[in-house]
Amino acid sequence: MRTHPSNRFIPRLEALENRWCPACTVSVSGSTMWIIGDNGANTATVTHDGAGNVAATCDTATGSGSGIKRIIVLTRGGNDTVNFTATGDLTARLDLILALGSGNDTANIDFAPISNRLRMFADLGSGNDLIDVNLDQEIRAGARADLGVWAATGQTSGYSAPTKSGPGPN
Ligand SMILES: [Ca+2]
Repeated sequence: MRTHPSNRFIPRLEALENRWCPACTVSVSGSTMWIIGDNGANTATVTHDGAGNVAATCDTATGSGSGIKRIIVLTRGGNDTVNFTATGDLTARLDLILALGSGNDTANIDFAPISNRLRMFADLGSGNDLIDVNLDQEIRAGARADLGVWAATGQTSGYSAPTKSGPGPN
């Protein structure tokens, strides 16, 4: 019986850093969409139809889902840009959670009318960041929007959230 000692499996440690290829990813798990960037400059674009149908791109990654109630955007380091647009009346509950990490980040958040419960939390991280939240359409009777924005070191500017509420003329 021959033996081939040179063919024995010899476990070796391989540094993860050498194999990890950074990239932005978009994934959906149940009613949650995750958009996770890397330490480079990422551009994430999220379109929500108001009813929970969501499509997203982040750099070259794409993903979509329906029945989405929570969107979590983690862009890590780098000068990142996040664009969120609700194209229709927000009739589905939504938690929108942004963590923009270090770097000089920009978030543009645009809502159509809101008819359900919106909660948005944005941790801008360090760096000179800009967040612009547009709530200039109607927040309908019975609906509610809660916004929380905070940051680490650096300057934060342009936080604008003009609102009007109450039943509309119709
Ligand atoms: Ca990034």
